[in-house]
Amino acid sequence: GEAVPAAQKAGWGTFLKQIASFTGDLSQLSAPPFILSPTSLSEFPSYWGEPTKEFLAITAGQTPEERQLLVTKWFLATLSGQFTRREKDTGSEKKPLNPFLGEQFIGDWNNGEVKLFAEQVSHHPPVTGYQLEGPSITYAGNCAQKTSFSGRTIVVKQVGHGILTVALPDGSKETYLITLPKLKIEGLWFGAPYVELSETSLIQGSHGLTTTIEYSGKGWVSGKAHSFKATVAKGPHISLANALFVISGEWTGESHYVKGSPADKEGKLFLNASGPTNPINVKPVEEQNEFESRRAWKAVADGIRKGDFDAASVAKTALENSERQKRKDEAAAGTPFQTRLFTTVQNDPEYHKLAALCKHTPADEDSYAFKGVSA
Ligand code: 0T9
Repeated sequence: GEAVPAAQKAGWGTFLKQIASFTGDLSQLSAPPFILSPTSLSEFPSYWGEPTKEFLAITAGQTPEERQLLVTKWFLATLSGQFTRREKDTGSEKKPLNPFLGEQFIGDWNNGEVKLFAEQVSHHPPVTGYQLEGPSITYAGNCAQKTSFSGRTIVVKQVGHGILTVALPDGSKETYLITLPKLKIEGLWFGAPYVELSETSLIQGSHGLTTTIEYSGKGWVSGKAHSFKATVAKGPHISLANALFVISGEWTGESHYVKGSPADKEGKLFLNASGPTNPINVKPVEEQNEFESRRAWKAVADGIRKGDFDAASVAKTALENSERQKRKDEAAAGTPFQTRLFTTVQNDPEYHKLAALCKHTPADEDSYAFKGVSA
C-alpha cells in the first residue's frame, strides 16, 4: 500500500480484509480517513448532465439513426466524469458519503436550461433516483449497486437503468433505454483505487436501433485502459457484419467511427472525451432546503476537507442517529417515510418494451417517476 499514509497502513489492511469477507452493502463499512470523500453519492447523477452540449444536441438529430448516434455520443461523454473524475481530481477513487433517505441533490447548467433533481429513494439498499431536464428532452433513471469481491478487485454491478425521452417536432416521442456497465475497482492493494469498466451496456431506441458497447481495460485485446468498442445496429449486436456504425477508442479520450463494418480503418473522429467539463451549478448552502446534500452534510464534509476527522465523525454520527430516530418515529406512528421528489413505479411499461427490443432481462427493480417541484 504505497499510497497509504504511514499512520493509516494498519487501518487500510483491516479495511481490505473486511471487504474481502463482505457481501452486500459496502457503504456500511467504515474506511480509514485518507480514502474518505466529502461528496455524497447523491451528487453523482450530475455526471449525466456535464456533457451539456452533447445532451442538448440530441434533439437536433434529423433521423432516428442520427439521434441514435447523438445519444451514444452523449452517453460515452458522461463516462470519464462518472468513473475517472475522483481519480483525476484527488489521485484515487474515494469512498463517497452514504446518502440518507430522502437526501436531495438539485442543480442546473447553462443558467437553468438543463436542470437536475436527484433523491435518495432507498437507504437500505442505497438507491438514487434522478431526473435531468432540458428543452424537449428528459433523462430519468435510478441507480443502485451490488458489490462482490474477486481476488484483489471489488466488482460492482450497477442495478438500475435510465430512460431518455425526446419530444420530436411532429409531436411524437422517442425513448431510449440506457443500461449501466459493470465496474471493477482495482488498485486497492496499493491504496490507490481506480475504476475500470467491463462487459457490455446497451442503448436501445424505441425506433429499433441498438448501440452495444463492449468495455475493455489494460491487458485486454487492445491492451489500453478505459477502452471500448460500440456497434450501432438494428437490434442488439451479434456480429460486426450487421453493424451500421462501429465506434471504438477510449472513453476517457478519443474515439473514432466507421460506417458499416470495419476492416481495420480507423475512421473519423467521433468524440474527444478529454475536453473541458461543465460542472453543475448548485445553490449556496444557506439557500438550500434541509434535505439538500451539501447543506445536510456540511459539517462532515468540512471536517474531511480540513483533515479534522474527529469533527467529521461526530457530525456523521449525529446525522445517522437523527435519521435512525426519524425511522423509529415513523414506524411508531405508522406513517412510513415518503419520498418527496419521486414516486415508485412498478413494472414501467416503457422500460419493459425497450428491454424486450434489446433482449435485456429487466432486473427486478422499480423505476421512479419525478413528481416535479413546487417552487
Ligand atoms: C453511480 C458511479 C457509481 C454511482 C459509484 C462503487 C462506488 C459507489 C457507486 C456506480 C454513478 O453514476 C457512477 C461511479 C463510481 C462508483 C463508486 C466507486 C467506489 O469505489 C464506490 C464504493 C461504494 C466504495 O466507495 C468502495 C470503497 C473504497 C475503498 C473504494 C475507494
